[in-house]
Amino acid sequence: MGAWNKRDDMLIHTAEPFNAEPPPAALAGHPITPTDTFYSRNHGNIPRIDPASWRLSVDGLVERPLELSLADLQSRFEHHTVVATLACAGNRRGELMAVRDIPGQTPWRSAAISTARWTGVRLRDVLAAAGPSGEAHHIAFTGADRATGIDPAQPFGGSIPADKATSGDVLLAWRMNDEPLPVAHGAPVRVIVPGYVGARSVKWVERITAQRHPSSSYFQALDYRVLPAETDPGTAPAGSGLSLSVAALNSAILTPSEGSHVLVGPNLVTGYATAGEHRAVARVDVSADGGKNWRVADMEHPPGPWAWVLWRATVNLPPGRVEITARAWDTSAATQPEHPEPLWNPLGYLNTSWSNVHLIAAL
Ligand SMILES: Nc1nc2c(c(=O)[nH]1)N[C@H]1C(S)=C(S)[C@@H](COP(=O)(O)O)O[C@H]1N2
Ligand SMILES: [Mo]
Repeated sequence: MGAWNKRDDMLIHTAEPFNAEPPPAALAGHPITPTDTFYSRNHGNIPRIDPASWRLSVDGLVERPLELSLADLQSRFEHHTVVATLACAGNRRGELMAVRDIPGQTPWRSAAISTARWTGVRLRDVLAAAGPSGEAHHIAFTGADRATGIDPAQPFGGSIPADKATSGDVLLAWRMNDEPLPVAHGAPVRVIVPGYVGARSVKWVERITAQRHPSSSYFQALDYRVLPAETDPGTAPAGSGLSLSVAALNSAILTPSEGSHVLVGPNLVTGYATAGEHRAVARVDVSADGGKNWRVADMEHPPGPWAWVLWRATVNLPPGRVEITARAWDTSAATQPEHPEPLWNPLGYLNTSWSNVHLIAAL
């Protein structure tokens, strides 16, 4: 067992803050990711919070501000379970960094994405108890951790539109995969915002604020934004570029592993695909000749409406060096762009280009 109860073969990008992703092959074959394999993304220390003294305040534009203990949360509201995929908006950033460097950002490969069963209470029910005003267009979350390397120092935070917050899909969760939520994943309680970039699923949540405008947290106002390619993120004013909210259409190959030696002839290729909110993965295509010819993959039934689709296809490989490519389509008939180059952006978010692995096939 490695750091923070993760498997030994995690790729640890940084030990502090702890940023780690599993080998892609470890995600394959598990519609629900085992907790020891689930990626971990942190901007600061991982706080250890005593569940008995933890309190959640619900404040801002509400009629009745609340201060809830864990026991209050668990006894006053109905429990609910959602299977949801979390994906970091920086997933697959490494391929963007190969186009042009992105200093100071984590070079995620394709496994900063995982799926779990989350149990808690609906944010909608907690908000209803506080009575938000009609002016509360955004619901902001504040965590208990201190992000490192940003000025001024501040906790991690972010917000979602009130419509999403009251949709019934968003959870305040204390269980993950039918066990207590691990410290590294936000214990005692984290937010789960299915269908949104992982950054909005705030861990160690301590405060929920109903407000007129999106969160002024660094992580909402300056980070997690797609800036125009020529913008300098160091001097861009708050609110520059496009704020990330809903997750993107994306896919990646999980097996065979990059660089592996395989046998000539039929080979099984597996991977995942995700679609944005209000859309579903409609089809995944796999090519063994750089996209000239495609084969339609078989898709597994996802473990829930907010979960990824795992897929598989058998391709026939000639001898020599081969490149396997995958691309997904969604129910609006949109598909992924071919190359990362035109997607390059200064903070390196949302690389949704075709996924490739390179193999050597021999008899
Ligand atoms: N408090 C807090 N919440 C956080 C973060 C963080 O650093 N601090 N990271 C966010 C980001 S960017 C992602 S992608 C997800 C990762 O969740 P995980 O570590 O459980 O995989 O948590 C989000 N919630
Ligand atoms: Mo993230």
